[in-house]
Amino acid sequence: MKTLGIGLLGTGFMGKAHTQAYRSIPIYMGDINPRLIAIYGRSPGKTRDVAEKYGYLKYYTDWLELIKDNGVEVVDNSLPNFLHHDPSVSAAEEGKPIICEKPLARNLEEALDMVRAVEKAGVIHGVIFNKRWFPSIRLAKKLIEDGVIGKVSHFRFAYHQDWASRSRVMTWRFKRKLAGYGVLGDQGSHVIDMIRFLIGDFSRVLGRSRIALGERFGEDGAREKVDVEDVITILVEMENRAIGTVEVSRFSLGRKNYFTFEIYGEEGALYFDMERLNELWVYTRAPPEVEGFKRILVTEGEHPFYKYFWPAGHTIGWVESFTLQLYYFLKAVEEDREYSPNFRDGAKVNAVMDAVYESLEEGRFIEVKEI
Ligand code: SOE
Repeated sequence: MKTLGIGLLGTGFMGKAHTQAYRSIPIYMGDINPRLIAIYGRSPGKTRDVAEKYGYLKYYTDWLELIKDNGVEVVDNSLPNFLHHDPSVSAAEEGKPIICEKPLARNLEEALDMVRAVEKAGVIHGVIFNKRWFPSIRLAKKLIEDGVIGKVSHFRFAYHQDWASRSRVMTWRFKRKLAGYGVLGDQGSHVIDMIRFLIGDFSRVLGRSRIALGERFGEDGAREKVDVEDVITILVEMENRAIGTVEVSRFSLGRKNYFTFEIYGEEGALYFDMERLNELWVYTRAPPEVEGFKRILVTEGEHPFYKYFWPAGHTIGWVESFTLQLYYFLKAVEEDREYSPNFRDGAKVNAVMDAVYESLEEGRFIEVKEI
């Protein structure tokens, strides 16, 4: 089995999900063995503990030292948004393949700089958009590409969570300087990538946003100002003339990780809800007495990727999307071929988000920059 040395930047929520994925790759896929070489975190105590618990051989509190470690063959950047650019560029300069969490950058300019760095260095690069990797989403893509629902005419995408209404704590996610965007970057980037993946490129966008809670409490108990949105709605026009709406919020009480879409074509329709991620609802024309949406349980060996997992009906969960995407990234590294979604895809999402921000200021539709 081919082994590849992993250097993981980040000990948080995403560091945990990625580690779980790396550890399960040899069990599910069986032809690649990621070796957990080193992990980086800011705090020595926490990072040492996490390294021991997760099984990393070493830990660092300086990310550049991890990147330069000879045993690290692949760099995984699971740090907060304000630490996507510098470590990813350094990894490229060291000639190491780099996979970075979403959103790729805090704005388009920063994203393009990252694209230039990886392309100049000629390293394999990827951006984490894990939701692309659910078997149900791959089936949706196949059905659209095979023309099963005909030409897409319109759609509705929504991604609602409620954690920001349950806590008043200040974190980097509420600061534009650190996060780049509010909920648009955190959850909206997933939606924008998914629309690009399933339907195509964006032409124009018009957004409206709200900061639901203007002040939050910092670590020392002091009030701090929130300067990025908690809720955003966007009207979308696509290059292929489809139109749609997008709603994204972290302030929707009762909604935990509610990522959902409806896509309507000339011959049929699709419906997905991530809280039931093994299912895809499909409508195709039928005799009137049996017309209706059909629930497809996407767990057959014939369904995309399902062969790696369990017998039919023994469903998978959210973390398996990370297993799949990191596996395909490592395969791309092993075989020295391009990976998708890559930094260019990440930058295209930044282009859409920057256009949305411009439309918030200008109060009109803004064309998305081609890159
Ligand atoms: C928090 O809103 C969050 O963890 C996002 O940052 C992730 O990208 C998303 O997958 C789940 O929600």
